[in-house]
Amino acid sequence: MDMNYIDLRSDTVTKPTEDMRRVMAEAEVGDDVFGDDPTVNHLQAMVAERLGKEAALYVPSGSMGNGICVKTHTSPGDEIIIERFGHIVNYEAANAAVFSGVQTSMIDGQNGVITREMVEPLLKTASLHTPGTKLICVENTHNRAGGTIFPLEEMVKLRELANERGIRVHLDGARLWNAHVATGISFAEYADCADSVSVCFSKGLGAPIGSCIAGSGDFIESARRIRKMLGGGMRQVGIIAAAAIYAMEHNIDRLSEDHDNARLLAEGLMEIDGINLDLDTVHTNIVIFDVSGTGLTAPKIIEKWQKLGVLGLAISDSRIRIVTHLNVSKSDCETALEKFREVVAA
Ligand code: TLP
Repeated sequence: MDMNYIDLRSDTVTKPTEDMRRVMAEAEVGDDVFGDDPTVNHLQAMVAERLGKEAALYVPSGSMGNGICVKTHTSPGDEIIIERFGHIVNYEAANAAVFSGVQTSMIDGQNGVITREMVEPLLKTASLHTPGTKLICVENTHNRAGGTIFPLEEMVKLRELANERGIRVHLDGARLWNAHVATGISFAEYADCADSVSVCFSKGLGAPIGSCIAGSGDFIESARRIRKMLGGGMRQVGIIAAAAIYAMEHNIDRLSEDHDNARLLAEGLMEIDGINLDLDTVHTNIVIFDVSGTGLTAPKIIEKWQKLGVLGLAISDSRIRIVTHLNVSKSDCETALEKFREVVAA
């Protein structure tokens, strides 16, 4: 994509800065399949410590991290429970079904949140006829609900339910950083509600590649073998792990700027005739809004907006998603709004 676009398609589009590239170039490396890469070992220790888990494992992507966690917790024929618009079931190319062989029970959540009351009636015990529920998956922040925060107290209640019933909990925390910055709640408090957690460095934190999963020492040992099975065992990978360390050290607190910019965009969009946007769902760096009232489809708006130098994503015929990140400034957001007004006025 042209460097000059204001790119609001995703926070995955960020590019490594000069400083980040420098630490990558200077990273100490070793063969990580032998466990010899000091930079990867440092990153994994850092993540385990921040999440309050025994161990962590570096993986190439968020999707692979989630897939490994589902596989490690389940056996083919088990059931997992997840919110209907969860990333794991919607955007990972049916990984859980194909790779783990699990059946998925989906719940209509509220702003991405599933509660104990919603989940409890769906739990199944394995029998001659039924699959057994093995895993509950939660997502914080929730991408498709618009970067919404899963309240800690609801996570705690789900954790209690899971404990009572001997079920595991997985937290897709690709954007847990954003939830932490918006609420002040520690990573460890969130992570304590789950047996496994995945976090991404290549979203708002601005690293080019990579995620970590975290859990108990035994869990991570099993996960390491599954990573190998998937071809995710990497060699002198400290080169990219260094970017993740840099991202954790420098780019967490600044996420609040992205949240402010998302709010600025949301407030501006709300004032435009034909736009339907619920400001109460704008918790972090994602804004999803309905454009039906403009008389234009979402793909048409995206096409026209692009001609004026702004990129967004049509997530349906009538809805658009935009995401703020460290490569878009407040003034870029003001420009994007101005261009949006031109698109719908034309
Ligand atoms: N999300 C991407 C797309 O896949 C939709 C995006 O642009 O937001 N969990 C969550 C909550 C995510 O939003 C994503 C990526 C992932 C997992 C997967 O991460 P990657 O892309 O590294 O496999």
